[in-house]
Amino acid sequence: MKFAHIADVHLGFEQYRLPYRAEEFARAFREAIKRAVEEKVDFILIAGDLFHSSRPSPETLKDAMETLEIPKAKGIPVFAIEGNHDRTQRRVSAYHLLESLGLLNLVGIREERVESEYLTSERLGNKYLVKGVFEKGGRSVEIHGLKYMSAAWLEKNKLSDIFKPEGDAILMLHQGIKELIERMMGLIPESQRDYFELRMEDLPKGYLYYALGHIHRRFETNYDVGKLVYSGSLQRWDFGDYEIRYRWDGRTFKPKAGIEKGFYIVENWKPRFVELRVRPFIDVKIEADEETVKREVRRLAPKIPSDAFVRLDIKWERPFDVSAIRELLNVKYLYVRTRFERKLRAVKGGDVPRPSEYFSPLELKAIELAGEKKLENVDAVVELFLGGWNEENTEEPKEKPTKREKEEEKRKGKTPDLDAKPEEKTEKKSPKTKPGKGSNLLAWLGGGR
Ligand SMILES: [Mn+2]
Repeated sequence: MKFAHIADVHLGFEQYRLPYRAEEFARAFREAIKRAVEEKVDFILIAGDLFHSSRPSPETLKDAMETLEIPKAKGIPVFAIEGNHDRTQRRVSAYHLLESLGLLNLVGIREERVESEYLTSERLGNKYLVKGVFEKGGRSVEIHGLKYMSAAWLEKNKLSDIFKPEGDAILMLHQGIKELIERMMGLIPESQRDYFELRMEDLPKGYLYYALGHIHRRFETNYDVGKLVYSGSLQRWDFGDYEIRYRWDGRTFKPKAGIEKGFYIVENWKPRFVELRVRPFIDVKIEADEETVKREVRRLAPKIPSDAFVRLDIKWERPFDVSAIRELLNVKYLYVRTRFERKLRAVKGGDVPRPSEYFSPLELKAIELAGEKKLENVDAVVELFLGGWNEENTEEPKEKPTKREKEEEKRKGKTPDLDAKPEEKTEKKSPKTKPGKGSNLLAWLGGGR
């Protein structure tokens, strides 16, 4: 038995509002599917977030359909679940459309019984648990799964009550698991409860393979008798998901390799990572004065491929003009982030200097308004006052959600997925705490939900 495990494809994602990035996401999917078919897999798993949105455009749907025709033509079935980005509360999602066209098989909890070449159903309360079944040479494997569910839903519904493997079985989920996120990035404070929905102990035992999506960084571990794998996103998600990070240590740039992007081929239950060549994201961080930054960026430039997306993060105590530095890097996309901030340094003997020695009256007023501890805010306020706002340098290349998307997100957050019991409608009004600066947790989690 041989299969492919793909997740977090995000078709239709115009990253940094660049339409060609959506084309690159589509190309990565086509490449992954082609490689899987060339490897003669028996079936393909898509563990959620095939689409970037629950309402993909006709163009995006066309991309998905054309690529999924490739395995269909070879008689290779595709099994899928919906992710947090593309699930819907409606009866019919883009996945149901693809299923009607014979392009995939949707596993999970459904309203109606489904019996087809690759799907079978069992009763689950007033709904049905629809499972994938694949048979070959007298052996059979069951593919169980569930679309992305909220932490509140998963607290009320235990996965081990729903999923009971018999024989060789795979479980597909699109969730964050606390202990694994911690292994990837360190301890998660309780205030960041929103970034996972499950703990290891919540995972049903007895599966031979756990095909997971949601975390955009690839990760493998063992769980009970099986392998647990996050395949990661096919394309780089943001600059936290870098190919190489160059960090200035005061003397030189120290390179650090990031995580490869791709998917898994699993043969006889052994996962093997298949790397895809995707657009390089290079993250450069330097804390130095203007002269040093210019000199070192010029020195680094030949190491950076021209097709790269680069984030240049400049930090210094006094502001300087970075426009000349921009010209030193000839790359496809450059985002210069500047953080010019003064620090209140403790002097010898432990005395903290009085702010009046260091700041102008205007700045002192701003400090009073913004609070002493938020000096970067003070700088921003002062800059605004002085009309020195430089849009080019302060623009975050983050996708700003449109009003409709915001409403969609709100709706997603508040409405439970299945069993729309009235009491669940009032669930969770807990304040969201964003991870601190420098955290790339969001990168793995797909930019929140
Ligand atoms: Mn995702």
